Amino acid sequence: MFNKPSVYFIMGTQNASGKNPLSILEEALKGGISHFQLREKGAGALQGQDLLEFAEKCRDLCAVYEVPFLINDDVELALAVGADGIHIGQEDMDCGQARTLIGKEKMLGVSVHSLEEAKIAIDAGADYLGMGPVYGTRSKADAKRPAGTAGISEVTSHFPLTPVFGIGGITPQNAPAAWQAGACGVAVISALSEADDIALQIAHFKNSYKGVLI
Ligand code: TZP
Ligand code: MG
Repeated sequence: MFNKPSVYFIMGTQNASGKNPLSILEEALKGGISHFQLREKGAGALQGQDLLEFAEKCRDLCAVYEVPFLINDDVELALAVGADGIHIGQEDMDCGQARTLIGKEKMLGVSVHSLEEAKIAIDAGADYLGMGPVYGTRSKADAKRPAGTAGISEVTSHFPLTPVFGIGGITPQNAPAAWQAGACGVAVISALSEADDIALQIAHFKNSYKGVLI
């Protein structure tokens, strides 16, 4: 489920920049992403029935490629569409409560920014952690300041069994620092959603792991 090097793709319709988001998702699935998270946010975000139907299409596409399908924040939607998991941030629902609502089988991912937050998330049953923003990002309006990879090193050395994904401004060029810090994967929006050749970009991400001394 969390093989290194994982390339975890995150997208909402707001990240499609005029293209068909489902075509972007399918290219990414064909290219070998490890996970997909639907993160529908901001002005013009799909809501209600439209969001439900879009989520169902994403779910069905991920199922064809046997890639886990997660939903950002929205436990109700995740349960309604039978998603494989949810991802929550520190400003969202308490992670213990999220675990209780989704049950033991679904995957729970939690965004953390410190060792303390990581410990709380792991104790509450997180299956993996997202840590960032590692670098500057244009994809999250309320992103914190770039934190580099020190936090990833700290968390992975204290909790070597918990998969940690670096997130925020990650590209194939700067990904080696995340691998070096012990990340099991990179979680990416724009470097994939805006790539001309998404499969090639995924290959570049995977190649960026080669030669990194862990
Ligand atoms: N959380 C921290 S940074 C970020 C999220 C959702 C956005 C990542 O997007 P990008 O385009 O890969 O920087
Ligand atoms: Mg959130």
